[in-house]
This record gives sequence, structure tokens and C-alpha cells, in this order.
Amino acid sequence: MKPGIQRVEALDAGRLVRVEWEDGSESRYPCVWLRDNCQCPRCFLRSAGARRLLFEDLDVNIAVKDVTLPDRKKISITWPDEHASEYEAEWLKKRCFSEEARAEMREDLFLPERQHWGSDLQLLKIPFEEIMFNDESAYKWLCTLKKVGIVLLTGAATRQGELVKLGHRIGFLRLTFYGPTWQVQDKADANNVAYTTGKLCFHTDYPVLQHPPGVQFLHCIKQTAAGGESEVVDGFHVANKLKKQNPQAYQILSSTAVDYTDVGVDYCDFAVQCKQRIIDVDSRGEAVRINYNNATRDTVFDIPAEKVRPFYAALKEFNDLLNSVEHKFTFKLKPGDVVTFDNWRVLHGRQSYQSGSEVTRHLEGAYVDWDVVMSRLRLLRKSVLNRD
Ligand code: OGA
Ligand code: NM2
Ligand code: ZN
Ligand code: ZN
Repeated sequence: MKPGIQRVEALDAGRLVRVEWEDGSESRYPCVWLRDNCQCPRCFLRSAGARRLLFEDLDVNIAVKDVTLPDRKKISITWPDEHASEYEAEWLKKRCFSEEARAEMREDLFLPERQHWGSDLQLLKIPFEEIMFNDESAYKWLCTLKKVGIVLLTGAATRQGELVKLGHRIGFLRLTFYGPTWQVQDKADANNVAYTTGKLCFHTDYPVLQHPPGVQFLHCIKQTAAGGESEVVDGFHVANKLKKQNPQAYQILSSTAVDYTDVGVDYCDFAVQCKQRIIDVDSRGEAVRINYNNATRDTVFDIPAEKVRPFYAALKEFNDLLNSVEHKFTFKLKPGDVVTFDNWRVLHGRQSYQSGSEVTRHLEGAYVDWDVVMSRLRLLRKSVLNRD
């Protein structure tokens, strides 16, 4: 139902506009914000959906000269310099400054809802074909990827190139020093521990990059008979557990800057260095990104000597929790499977397997940034739910 306006008035010497809605509720809009967001063609470029008004030209103490209600669907404002602005009821309602309205808008824009999981994970499986051609399936895929952090796509062709197609479906893949896509297999003189037959303990990929890839795809092209199983764990769930169980360890891991290093040659030559906190937290102390790869953690450790052992003890606690049977989920990729997961949240690992003269296991991998995934998710939602 579209909201209508009952009454409008200026308060606080014209610096605030109060809107009374037909249902009796009210919204208050600061005039500086109203003037800043005038939707007229001089102030706003419709074709770009962007502000033309320059900040230099905004008076932050502005007050309205007059505010009227031409009809229930819009308000009109005249400013002291005679500039005229109109604001539609629906547009205003969405931008109401109340706590509830802002929370609703926040959820709409960022889909922050999360479902934590452990060994009980119900891994969603969707045919690869389906998400490629059906918008509803693609929407479900990306929603679950955001909410749960992992989805398995099945039945892709067992050759290279499927992830490039998947990248086109979303937008584009994230290029890194390991190339647009990369081949996980046993390689001579491997430039990364992933390119051996060794076990990989729980890690997130690429914490050595300032902005680690948000989403990872691993496409199984060939799977070895014995070994090579995959493991995943919900890093946010485990971080919460650590916070309760050992606040001191959580404090150390969320405040210590760990050095990461990656030097070598692949797509081009590289010498990458970065400092990351293993548990990245927001202003409320909530985990928002895990940055942990034991292989690329630098030998250089830029902290005072007396803080070193407590750091290791804290990391040991976290690592133990990640590996507890209660938290980890184990599965084995089959040829044609594509596991897609939140690389900021889900840590992954693999069991070792036998090396030999032939390649017995081959995964193709790729990354996408969350900005690109969320953009596609919003567009799919719009077309699937057929709304604006
Ligand atoms: C990687 C990785 C998992 C696997 O390449 O970073 O985690 O199953 N690979 O080989
Ligand atoms: N690979 C798989 O952080 C890392 O080095 C993760 C990246 C080589 C692209 C591995
Ligand atoms: Zn204007
Ligand atoms: Zn990895």
C-alpha cells in the first residue's frame, strides 16, 4: 500500500519538516538533507541517479521559506532563494529517519541476515545449468550464498571454462596474481602450497591482499580416488564461540596485525605484503571478515617479543575450535561440482592425497568480489520479485 500524507509543517524555525502520514504516524526531515536531495533536474541527474548539486552550494543552516501539500502524494518546498523542490510521499517514506525505517532500508540494501552452522550444515545443491538460465534459481543461489555462506552447484561440464561462464552470469571475475582463473593441481616447483598434494588446514584465500576476494568458486574437473576431501567451517560462528569461551584470545586475534607475504611468479611476477587482523571486527566488535592462511603468514612478525607467545596461544584456541567435529563439515567434490562460498566468512581446507606421475586431481578456481555478487543479487531480486 502506498502511503499518503495528511499534513506537513515546518518546525525549529524552518530547519525541520514534519510529515504526518494518513495512518497517524510521523516522520521528521532535516531541511539541510531535503535541500541536499532536491530531485529537480538542476540538482539531480536522473540518467545517472546522482547528485549534481555541489557541496559548495549547499547552505548547511538552510531553513524553508514555505512548505505545502499540493496533494496527498507529494510535498512542495520553496527555499529562501526561491528555488523550488518537490518530494514524493513514497520517496520520503522510504527515507524516514526513524530507527525502524532505517533498519528496514538497511536490510533491503545489504541483506545482513545470517544463519550460522556447524557440522549440521544443510548444504544447498542447485544444478549449474539452472542458475545459468533461470533467474529465480540464480537469485536463490546468491541469497543463500549471502545468508549461509556456501552453496554447491552440480553438473557443470568437466572441463576448464565453466567458471568464466559463471563470472559472466554475475558480472566479472576478480583478477589476481594467480590469473583470471587458476588450476589447483600438483605442480612441480609449486608457487603456492595449494598446488601440491599436501593437506591444507582451514584457511581463507588471499589474506595477503589488502581487499581479499569476497567469494570463491572451486570447480572440480577431476577428483582423486583416495584423499582430497574438502572441509568447511563457519568462521563467524566459531569466532562467536571463541569470544564467549576465551574473550582474551578473541581480543588478541581481533587486534593483532599479522604480516602476510606472497612472492613469486604466475600471471605476472609479484611481491605482495599485507598486515591483517585474523578476526576483523566492526565498531561493535562483531566479526566481519576472517583473514587467515597459515601458509602465507609471514616469518616477519611486527609485534613486541613479549606479545608473541600469547598470540600463538590465542591462534591455537581459534584453530582448535575451527577443527572441532561440532563445527566442521566434510564432503568430497565430484567432477562437475562447483562449490561457491563466502571467502570472508567460511574457512576451507582439504585432505592430502597421493602424488604420482599423472595428475589425479584438478580443480579450477576463481574469485568474485562481494560488490559484484551483491549487485547481481539486487538486480535479480528486482526482476524476480518484479519490484523497484
Ligand atoms: C586453494 C584450496 C582446496 C582444494 O586452492 O586455495 O583451498 O580442495 N584448494 O584443493
Ligand atoms: N591460490 C589458490 O592465500 C592463498 O595463497 C590462497 C590462492 C593459489 C590462488 C591460495
Ligand atoms: Zn533543485
Ligand atoms: Zn584455498
